[in-house]
Amino acid sequence: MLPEFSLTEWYDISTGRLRGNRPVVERRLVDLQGCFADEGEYAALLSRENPLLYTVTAVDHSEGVGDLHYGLGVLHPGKVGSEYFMTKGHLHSWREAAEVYIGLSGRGVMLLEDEAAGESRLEPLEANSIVYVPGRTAHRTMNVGDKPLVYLGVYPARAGHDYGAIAKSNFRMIVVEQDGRPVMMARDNSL
Ligand code: PAN
Ligand code: ZN
Repeated sequence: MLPEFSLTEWYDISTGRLRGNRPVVERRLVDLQGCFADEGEYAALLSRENPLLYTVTAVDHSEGVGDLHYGLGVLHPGKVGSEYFMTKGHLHSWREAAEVYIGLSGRGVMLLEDEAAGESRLEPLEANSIVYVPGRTAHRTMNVGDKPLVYLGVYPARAGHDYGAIAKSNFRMIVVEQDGRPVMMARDNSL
């Protein structure tokens, strides 16, 4: 069956969201407990305000074996100490499930971490860039610019999101601003 709308027509460039009453996930600073390495800066900012970090408008067609889901993410600019605003990050519950991210506007980076080997990589995510996230790879997105970062993530419908494994171990690397640029460093040596 053909989808009920054309994605391009539904994409509202002024808000970075899909038009209509699509379900939107909103995550605020309070929802990212434990993600930022600098707990003091996190607590200090949270005591003053609880900003909206990002929204994801998910388009979930049916759950058929060959189906795809996609989420339009809008990640706002900002920092906690020297760490950029970021997504929670996750592995897919179905570990084999890969994902393609397509940058639409703004400037960001993606932190990828291989679950078994623990290897990490930082890849740019901005307009006209594409990031392939293989299966068994934890992924987290950061906004390193001063405008909202807008992107589309496309993944198998049955991928599912496993936040628990990451919440326990967290990513091994963090991304901080140094001399105006994003730099990846080991969490243990940081700050
Ligand atoms: C994306 C993410 C989105 C938000 O659609 O869900 O960037 O990040 P968190 O889910 O980690 O909060 C995706 O990777 N889906 O699989
Ligand atoms: Zn994902």
